[in-house]
Amino acid sequence: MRRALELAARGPLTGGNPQVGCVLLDAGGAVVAEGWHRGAGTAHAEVDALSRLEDARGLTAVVTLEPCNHTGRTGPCSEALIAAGVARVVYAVSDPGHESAGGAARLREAGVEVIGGVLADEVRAFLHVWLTAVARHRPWVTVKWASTLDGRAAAADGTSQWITGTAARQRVHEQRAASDAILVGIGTVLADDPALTARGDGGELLAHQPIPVVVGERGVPATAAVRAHPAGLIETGSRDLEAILRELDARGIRRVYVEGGPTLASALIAAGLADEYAVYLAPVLLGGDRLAVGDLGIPTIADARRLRITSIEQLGDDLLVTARPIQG
Ligand code: AOF
Ligand code: ZN
Repeated sequence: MRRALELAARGPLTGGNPQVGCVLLDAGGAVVAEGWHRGAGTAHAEVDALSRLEDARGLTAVVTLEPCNHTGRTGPCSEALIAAGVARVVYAVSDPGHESAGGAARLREAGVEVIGGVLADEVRAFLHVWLTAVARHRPWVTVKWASTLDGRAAAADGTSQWITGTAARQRVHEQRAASDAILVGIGTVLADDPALTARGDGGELLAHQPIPVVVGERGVPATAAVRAHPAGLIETGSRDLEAILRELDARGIRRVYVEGGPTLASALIAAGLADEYAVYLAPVLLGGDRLAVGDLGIPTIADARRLRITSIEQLGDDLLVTARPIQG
C-alpha cells in the first residue's frame, strides 16, 4: 500500500479526480505491475496496472482507493478487476462518490476477496482535500492574503504593491498552480487589474493554470488583464457564495484559492466556507484601516474564530502561516 501511495503521488494534484495508485502482487507477494491515475479522462490506476500484464489471474490488487463501480469517463474498475481474474483486492479508503461507490460490494459478490481500510489514515490524509470536497459537494477553499505584521493589506491611498518580497510572491504562484480555480471579487479586478496567471521566476506561464472566477454582479471590463487568461474566465453574476461553490463543484473544481479582497475573504469566513488560510506576513507596518480581512460580524471575543496553525514557512524576509479552523 505504501508503494501504491507513492505511485498515486505521481498523478496530478489538480483536476476533478483523486490521485490513485495501484500495485499488482503475485502469490508470493512480489510486485508484478504498477499503475497510477494521470487525471480525468485517462485510465484509472487499476486499469493502468492491469494494462501492463497479459495475465492477471489469481493476483492481488493493492489500490489506495476503493475501486470504482461506475461508468464515468472510463469504465468501472470493479468489472475490469473481475474480468481480469484478480483474486484479491486490498484498498485503503472508500470512494466517497455517490455514483462511483460500491466497488467493494460488487467485487465480493463476484467472489473476489476484499480487504478495506489498509493504511487508511495515511491515505486519508494524502487525499484529505479531495475527499472533503467530494463529500461536501463543494471545493476546498483556501483563503490567501498578504499583509503587514499589523494585518494591513494596503496603505491609506490604496497602494499595496509590494508588501511581501519575491520569494513569497513566487510561492503564491506555486499555490495558484496547485489550485483548480482562483476566486476574486470584482472590486479587486477593477482596483488592481490582476492577470491571475500562475507564473515562474522568469514570468513564464506554469504548466497548470487555474481558471479565474470573478465574484459579483458587475461585469469584468473588456480591457481587464484577466480577460486574456489562458484558462478562460468565469463570471458569477451574483454574490451567492454557496451557489457559486456548488456550480464550481459541478465543473469538477476541487481546490479554490481565494485572492481577494477583504470583502470576499470576510464573506467566505463569516459563511463558514473557509477551509484553510494561507497568510503571507511581511515585516512591515502600515497602521490605518485598510485591513486584510473585512468585518466578520464578531461582537465579542468569545465568538472569535479560532484557528490551528498547521505550518510556518520563512520565505525571504516574510512568513507564510498556514492555518485551519479548529472545528469543521
Ligand atoms: C478508481 N481508480 O484510479 C480513480 C478512481 O469519470 P471518471 O472515469 O474520470 O471517474 C472519476 C471517479 O472515479 C472519481 O470521482 C472517483 O470517485 C473515482 N476515481 N477510481 O477506481 C482510480 N481515479
Ligand atoms: Zn475506477
